Amino acid sequence: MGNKTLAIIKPDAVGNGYTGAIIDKIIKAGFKIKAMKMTHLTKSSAEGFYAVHTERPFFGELVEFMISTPCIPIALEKENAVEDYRKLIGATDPANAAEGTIRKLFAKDIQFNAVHGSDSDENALKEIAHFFSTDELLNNYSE
Ligand code: IDP
Ligand code: MG
Repeated sequence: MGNKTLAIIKPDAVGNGYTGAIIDKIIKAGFKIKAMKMTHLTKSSAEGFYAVHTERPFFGELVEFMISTPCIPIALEKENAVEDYRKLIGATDPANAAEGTIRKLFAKDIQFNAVHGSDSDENALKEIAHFFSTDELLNNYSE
């Protein structure tokens, strides 16, 4: 069981002013922030990140959405991170997301759904590396 996952606060949620509320829920759920940045994705970065979805009918509009305005990738750490974070965000379509989940609270529809979450430990590591170099990750901080 891995202990890392990649979250993204997507352009819709950043633009709607939900960044603070979403980060608060993530921290209160026990995740530690290892790295975070606000960035305006290039087309090639967004296409690379979502390469697994290239053949899906919504790929073009997904990429356009992700490059529309800035987003906030966040590397997270917690025991069982991938599964616990996906539980915290809820189903892809907010109409199917459980009460109290981030997507239920902050997402509009299946496309503009507020946040990303890695779907496996293997992809979590790849996705973290897509946005952050090793020396950008918080390690063993002590007072
Ligand atoms: P996930 O984000 O819950 O893992 P995926 O199936 O991996 O969902 O899809 C990636 C992203 O593509 C979704 O978060 C959403 O923004 C978008 N997306 C998924 N399905 C649709 C759709 O049917 N229409 C438009 N956009 C979609
Ligand atoms: Mg996915």
